[in-house]
Amino acid sequence: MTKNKNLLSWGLVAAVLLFVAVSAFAPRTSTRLGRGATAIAADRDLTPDDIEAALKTYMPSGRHDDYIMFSSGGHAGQVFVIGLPSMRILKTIGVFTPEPWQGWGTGAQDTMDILADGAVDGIEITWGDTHHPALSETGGEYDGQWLFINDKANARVALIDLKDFETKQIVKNPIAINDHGGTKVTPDTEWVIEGGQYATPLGYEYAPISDYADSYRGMVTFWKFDRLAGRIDKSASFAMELPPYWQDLCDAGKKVSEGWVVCGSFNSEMATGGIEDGNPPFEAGASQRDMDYLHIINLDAAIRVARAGQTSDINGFPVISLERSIAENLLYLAPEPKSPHGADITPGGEYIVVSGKLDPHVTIYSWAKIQSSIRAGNHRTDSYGVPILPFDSVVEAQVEVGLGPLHTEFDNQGYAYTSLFLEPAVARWTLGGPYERLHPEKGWQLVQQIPVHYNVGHLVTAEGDTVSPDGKYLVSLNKWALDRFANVGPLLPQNFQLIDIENNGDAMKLLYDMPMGIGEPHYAQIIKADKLNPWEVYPEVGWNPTTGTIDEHAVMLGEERVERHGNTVEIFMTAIRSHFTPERIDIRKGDHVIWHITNVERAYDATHGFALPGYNINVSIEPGEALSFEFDATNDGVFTYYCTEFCSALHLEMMGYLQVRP
Ligand code: CUK
Ligand code: CUA
Repeated sequence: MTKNKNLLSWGLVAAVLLFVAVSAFAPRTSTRLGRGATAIAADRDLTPDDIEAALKTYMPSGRHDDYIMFSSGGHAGQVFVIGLPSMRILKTIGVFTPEPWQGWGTGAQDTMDILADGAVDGIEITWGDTHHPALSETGGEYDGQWLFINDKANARVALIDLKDFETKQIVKNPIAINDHGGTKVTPDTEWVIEGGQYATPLGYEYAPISDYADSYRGMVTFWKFDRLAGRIDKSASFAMELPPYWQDLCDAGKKVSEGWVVCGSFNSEMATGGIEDGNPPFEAGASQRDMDYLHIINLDAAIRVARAGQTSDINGFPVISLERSIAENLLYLAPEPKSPHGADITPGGEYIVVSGKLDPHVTIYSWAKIQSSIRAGNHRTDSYGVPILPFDSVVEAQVEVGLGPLHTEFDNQGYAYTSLFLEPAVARWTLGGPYERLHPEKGWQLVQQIPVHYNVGHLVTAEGDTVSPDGKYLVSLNKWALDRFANVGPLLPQNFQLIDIENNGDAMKLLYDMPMGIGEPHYAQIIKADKLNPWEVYPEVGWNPTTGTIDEHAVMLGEERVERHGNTVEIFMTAIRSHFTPERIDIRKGDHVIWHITNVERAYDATHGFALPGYNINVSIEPGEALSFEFDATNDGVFTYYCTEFCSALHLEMMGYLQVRP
């Protein structure tokens, strides 16, 4: 009863709001619309909060989102591009996994080559477990130019160009088989950080696990990004050997802490499992001690050591040894409580927030205190000789935020937001120190929790890990949607929940549930949409998206032809609405085929696809693009190639015959 009354009165409020809004434009129809809205709200059993949420997220047809979120795809191995606040998926970017719509890894030679660069010791890898996207930054702000992302499974880093939203490079970590603590970028994107995870012998060599303490090692890799070349420069990159604790998430220092990097860790117990042999299982063995270690790394000094050549060579890659790091004061440890996770640096770089998965607190380390503790010297060390800064000398505060804290981001009003896996909820709490002037509360304290559905891993706020977060929106990246959506079988979609964090002092409000049925995204980053400035079409006809120049095999109108050199047939083809030229190709079984296609169109929406059934070829040719693929004509027969994008009224006629004579 009460609910219905409430509902009706709020429905009226909504109707009035709509009336006011609409009457400004169309006074004749407003009354009818208003009544309709009330009826719809009553009919669909919508609460006032529902109506408010709908009004805040509804995107009228044709209107664009204010923010763009780049979400990891988890074991989909891809990146998903999502508009906020509408939560509409705008694009899948093929990264570590073939993606047929974009023609990523399904024939086009350049895409095959990029994927092949991600092979591990000669074994081709056709998937990835993308975890942490990192937008490129200038002066600590997202600049909208590049996106990096790691593959946790195989320790690889990919680079995506935000001019065309395509992957340009995959680098395999030369010393680690898996990673986790990346990617993060330094404030001017000079370095891309890839932290390790499970310790192994570096270079993925063999050593028995009984030699764990001596032969197994952690690592952090610093990839040099060459912005001018638009590529990671492997030859200028290096890694640091770390103790065989399992390094976890890293973050790059900014402002006052710029030039330094922090990485959390767990399993400082150096548990090696072996429940079969009567040892504690990993989850117990790696959780025995109360404290693990935050790694504090002087990146600027490490760069000098690496450039001076004071490195060892592992798989042809320069690595600063643990001994060298200790001798050169590159590495310090600080205790961090209870199975730590997350290491997130505040916008001004003054504090590091670390969560403890088994501790209801977040621990806040002061950068100034870390520096004075380092200066004070005279530290005890771990068993490898790495100095340990005393806990009390570096901790600024601890805030009890709730159960199972994981990851923290920030807003523009001096609040921090921490995901609580076990509650599950998102906690909003106040930053002290210089942030106190931004909010009405004093000191370091929990302000509010909002339940989420269900277990949250990462959360992300708009530009929330930059030097100037926007606030406004928070997305809670929840695992296992349970009852939130229709049952689609035992494998559950994840649930992205959009939360309004706009108003200082106001309660956080849940706005929208978005099912993610395409993998288990871990982290995402949200950028203001107007910072992105992608191309509408490639700059010139014949453009090779990988080299960023005119392709040497670009085909111009009138230059289409088929050339034969011995057993090699080379096809030069153009695509334009609504035909491929040539339309008929005769070859012989056993020929090696090299096929070049250029889309000679200049119109924004004139993409053509090209599929060659039976030979596993499927490419997408955007306006202006030139690409090539090769195959051996091992089967004779008649093969019908056709355009896979519905490009015109006569799209079905955009086809041709490949005749392979026996
Ligand atoms: S980790 Cu997934 S919830 Cu890979 Cu960033 Cu913490
Ligand atoms: Cu070109 Cu359909």
